[in-house]
Amino acid sequence: MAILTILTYPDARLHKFAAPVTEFDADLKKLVDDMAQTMYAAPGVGLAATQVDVHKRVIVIDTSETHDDLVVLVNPRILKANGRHVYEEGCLSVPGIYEEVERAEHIDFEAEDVAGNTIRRSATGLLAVCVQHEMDHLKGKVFVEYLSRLKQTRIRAKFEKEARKKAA
Ligand code: GNR
Ligand code: NI
Repeated sequence: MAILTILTYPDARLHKFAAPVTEFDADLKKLVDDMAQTMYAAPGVGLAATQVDVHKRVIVIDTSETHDDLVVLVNPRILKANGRHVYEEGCLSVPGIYEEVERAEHIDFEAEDVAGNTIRRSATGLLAVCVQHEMDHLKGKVFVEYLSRLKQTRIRAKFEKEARKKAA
């Protein structure tokens, strides 16, 4: 297993569109294992392959307090979305920024697991937020894009300044 490097906003690679997984092979298993280890080490409650510069439709999530309930979603799709709910979100690719985002409150979703078996689940609360947040990453969308232009400009400036400091 390996801890992978997480891309930081604003990095153009965070806006790439992920391709469906077609082979449920040893390479996929290794990617999922590495992503899970990276998520737990960060620590975070979810990670999309996009964030580790792999542009395939793969997500890992663990919203349990005991870190023993790993959910692997390959080629996820939302079947039904109901209600609206505001939650204060963070993102491992935008460290230190926490802002309220409104999303569906309840979702029914389907995906393949790492072996290619189809799983279907419902979610509310943090898991529902997380599935939607991670699925956004797979289409190249970062949660700050839901914020006002002013906030986005400020966040971008902060991270560009930090990147310049690191490079200097
Ligand atoms: O660790 C994470 N916490 C979190 C908190 C509220 C809403 C969404 C998230 S996802 C985030 C990990 C991450 O960036 N996943 O893409
Ligand atoms: Ni994120």
